[in-house]
Amino acid sequence: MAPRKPIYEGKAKQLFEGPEPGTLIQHFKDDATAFNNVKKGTISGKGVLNNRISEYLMLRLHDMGIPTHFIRTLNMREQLIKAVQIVPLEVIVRNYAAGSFSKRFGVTEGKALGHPMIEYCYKNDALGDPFVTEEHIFAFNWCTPQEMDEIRMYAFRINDFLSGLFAGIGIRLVDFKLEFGRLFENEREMIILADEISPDNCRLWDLKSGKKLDKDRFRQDLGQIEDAYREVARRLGVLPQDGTESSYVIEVNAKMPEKRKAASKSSATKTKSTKAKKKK
Ligand code: ADP
Ligand code: AIR
Ligand code: ASP
Repeated sequence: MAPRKPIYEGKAKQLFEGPEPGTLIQHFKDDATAFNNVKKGTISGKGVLNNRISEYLMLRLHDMGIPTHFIRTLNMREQLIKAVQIVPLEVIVRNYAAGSFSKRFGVTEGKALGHPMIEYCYKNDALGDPFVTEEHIFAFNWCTPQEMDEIRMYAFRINDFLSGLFAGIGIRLVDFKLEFGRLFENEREMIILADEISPDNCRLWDLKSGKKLDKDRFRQDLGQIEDAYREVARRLGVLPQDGTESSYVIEVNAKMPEKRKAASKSSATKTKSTKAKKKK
């Protein structure tokens, strides 16, 4: 088999050229970084779990009408996605104070915010992903006001849906980060959800005990990091039965309901021309 063409290597994932035009393979690594690459490590098995968790959440979001880049799972660590032109923004939704928000405003972690709040950071590691407002976003042409409206609308809908989904499994969705991209299809351009949704980019606290079940365990050296990711996958009902690749693929295919199989097939065939993000 010919070697795959690498497109981009990030901190937690790698992108390879996909088998069909306009597609990419997203490979989930065990590498973990925090504070914009200042802290580095590995979380054993994280890539497998995030692949699984993100697949599940993207499919659920697709079912409720959010367009996403997910096409299908390929194996334990890889999924086929639609290549998009990433909007260079980290879209952060917060329900409770935590992390950089608590630090900036001196608010105790866990304090409920009056209503869900959106913040934007410019996706640029060299600059430390600075916070930006819509003024900056439009001035630098990172996206248009119309795209911004769509991104905000999707972000709030995703928050409503995921808050309920996680509450149903005893988890508080404290905050999370999303990325969106432009898909060029049928001479139209549309905004779709890209990247991943996993404990790497969500804060997830056990509802009863308040235990952190996300990357903050790595950021803050809290230990039991792998256990936390596994617990999220277990509660979502997507924990791989054993660690072998073949059992994983069989299980994923067997578990995917017919409706979703059809949906991922049709979204795969719909993709025509796309522009992939180039390495920075
Ligand atoms: P980082 O680039 O911040 O180190 P990752 O290690 O997660 O992040 O790398 C994944 C990269 O792939 C990110 O830069 C993300 O913006 C990009 N990406 C995610 N989904 C898509 C997609 N559908 N098309 C093109 N690029 C994508
Ligand atoms: N996040 C932001 N940049 C990268 C990531 N993963 C996520 C965090 C957290 C939310 O965005 O995982 O869920 C807010 O992060 P912070 O550090 O701004 O409080
Ligand atoms: N994702 C960023 C990093 O890798 C920020 C973070 O998660 O703390 O450093």
